[in-house]
Amino acid sequence: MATEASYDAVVVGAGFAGMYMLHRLRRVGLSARVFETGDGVGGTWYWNRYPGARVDVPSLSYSYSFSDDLQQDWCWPETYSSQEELEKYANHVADRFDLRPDIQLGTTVVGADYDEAANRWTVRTDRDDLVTARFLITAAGCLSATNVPDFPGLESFGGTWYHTSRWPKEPVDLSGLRVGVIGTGSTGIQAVPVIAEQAAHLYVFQRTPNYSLPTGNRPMDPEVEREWKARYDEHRDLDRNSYAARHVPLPAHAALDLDRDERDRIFEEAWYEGAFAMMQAFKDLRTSREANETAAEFVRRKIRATVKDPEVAELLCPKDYPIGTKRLCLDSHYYETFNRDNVTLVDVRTHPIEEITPSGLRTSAAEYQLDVIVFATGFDAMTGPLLRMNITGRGGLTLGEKWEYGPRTYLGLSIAGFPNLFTITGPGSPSVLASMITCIEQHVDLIADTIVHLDQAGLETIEATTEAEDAWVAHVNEVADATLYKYANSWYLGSNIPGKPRVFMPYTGGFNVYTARCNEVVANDYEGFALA
Ligand code: N01
Repeated sequence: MATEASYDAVVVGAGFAGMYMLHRLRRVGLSARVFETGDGVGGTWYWNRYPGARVDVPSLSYSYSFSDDLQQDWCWPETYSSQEELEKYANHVADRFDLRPDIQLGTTVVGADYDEAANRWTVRTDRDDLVTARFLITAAGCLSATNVPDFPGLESFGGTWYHTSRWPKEPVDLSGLRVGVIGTGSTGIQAVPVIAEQAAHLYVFQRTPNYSLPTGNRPMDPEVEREWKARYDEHRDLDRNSYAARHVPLPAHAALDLDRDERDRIFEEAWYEGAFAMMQAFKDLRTSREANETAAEFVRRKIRATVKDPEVAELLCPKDYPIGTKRLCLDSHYYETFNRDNVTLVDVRTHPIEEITPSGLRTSAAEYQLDVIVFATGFDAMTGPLLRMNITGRGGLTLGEKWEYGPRTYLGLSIAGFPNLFTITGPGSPSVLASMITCIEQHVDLIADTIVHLDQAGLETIEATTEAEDAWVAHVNEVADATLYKYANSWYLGSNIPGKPRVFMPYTGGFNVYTARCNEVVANDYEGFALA
């Protein structure tokens, strides 16, 4: 039944951000309604149930820290959890903290308008709910607006197609079928080895090869778990004080200080350790193009040594951008998969996909007969989820108009002209460049504390000033420009979506630096915000 009601806050999304926001709002005595498109909680880990989906940050770190009982009680069976395990955890949190009564599932926010006279947000949903709230808090995730490229003929396809992020809940049996996977980002790279085991034949349509490292996932070592749990606070503090909200000690040595044999010995050890250890092997891999090239070449040599067909190996080798400047991928036997007889790599950079046909797909070079097409084609990242909400601020200005040339925020959290709107892990914050749950907790705590501050001071609204926003946008651009990220076309830059403004969206200055800046802003009486 449609709701007409008023709340202190409306929260959009019941993933890890929305759930913790609700919990914090309740703890400070505020009423809140959470709207969630999915039929379950968990956000990213509700939606991304494609074969092989797994997190790329160790679960002991990629988990809530706000409740010591929770982090002590929960046992992660593997070091890098699968989607199933993370969804189970999200559901446990929803039950444990009794969050469900305030979460409305299966409901998408389709509009949110700021009413200046009343100083309230009016929020509309696709189920005809019409609610008002003093605060609008978006917790819609950075990677939730799916991207299905506009290939001609998709509607004529006689088989079945899926986007990886909308994979069905019921098991999908691909055995005996001809399957095409379009896209070789983190998702495609995780899905391909699993699909290859089921399909009669798998065609992998690759536009840009990616660097991928072994995931390093293992069953949880009880000794490691005991040690973490005994010193959880210290581990959390180390994470919070690190560049990527995930503490990994950086060595003192630089790649270029060593000769090739010594460097390769260290890369080799890191390769077998798994995860992103290789990128932490030397202190200069993310800052020096020449040092970075030593790591890139090491990975290319691994690909050539693994993939038996030299032409296929060469096609899988990324050559035109530095390693780590597109999101680095982690895999379980991705490159080995191309040695299977039932797997074909198709180069759609040289011969682009021209159309989907009733019986498959046609590139500029050949036609492929397919029963199933899997779109592992990613997302309209960071801005997409916010723009799809149709938010209108002060004076009838829409967010789409405000962001015509790219996102503009203060701290990735607040937008001039949109009072009492908070964007958890919004563009301009570290978010996707850091361990997400740690970023979420920092934003949620800051928002909750800010609301308490407003109430204690008898204030009604908070809004970024245009000057502070301009300065922050300039700073975000300046720090991004000093990194190697600019050498790759990536979704960080919006370049995966035709027509999207090319602006580097996440903050590259480091989570620790960002947090210190937020603390300074608060200590200086919310410098850069107008409070009234
Ligand atoms: O999406 P992507 P994703 N024709 O945008 C290709 C997180 N994540 O879902 O590179 C042909 O990276 C596109 O080609 P190109 C993680 O942050 C984390 O894989 O644009 N191809 C690319 O190969 C990640 O970065 C985990 O040339 C087309 C692919 O589709 C983010 O989610 C796991 C095309 C899209 O790759 C997104 O990853 C999974 C076209 N028209 C995801 N359009 C873990 O935690 C797009 N492509 C491990």
